[in-house]
Amino acid sequence: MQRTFAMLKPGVLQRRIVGEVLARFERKGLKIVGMKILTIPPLLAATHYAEHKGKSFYDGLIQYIISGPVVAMVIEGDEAVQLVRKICGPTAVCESLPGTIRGDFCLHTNLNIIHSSDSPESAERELKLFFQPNEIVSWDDGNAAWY
Ligand code: FUP
Repeated sequence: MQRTFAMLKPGVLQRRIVGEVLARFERKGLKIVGMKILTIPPLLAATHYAEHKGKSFYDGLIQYIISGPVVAMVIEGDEAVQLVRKICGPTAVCESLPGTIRGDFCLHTNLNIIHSSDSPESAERELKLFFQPNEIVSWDDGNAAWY
């Protein structure tokens, strides 16, 4: 059992497609165990995307991510980190196939609508940045035998 961090970027709320995107994870059988709407403070945005500092797209990325509220969430399931990445699709929009979130909803890589942790180590780091332990709610999965 693994937990991963995912975040719907500001365009998702603006476009009223939060439900459509969340439905992809629920349909798969993954468990949402934490979720909140927040406007990311600039310092948190810089910490979250520190690995990209200095890259050509960094300033635009930070501007976008702090431009409006995001939906941050904790998703739980077997191999959740890799599964959620697969459901999101690759970073570059030309590589993300139809059927993935990025493949279905995005036209531009810099507006690729969703973030998800790329490794268990990143997940641990990012979950701590965005969630307090008491904001993550474990629940018994009555459907576990069917997925
Ligand atoms: P990902 O883990 O798939 O979100 O990808 P990265 O961490 O490499 O990139 C983080 C964000 O930077 C992407 F979601 C969008 C932006 N980005 C660009 O705008 N251009 C690029 O060439 C690469 C990333």
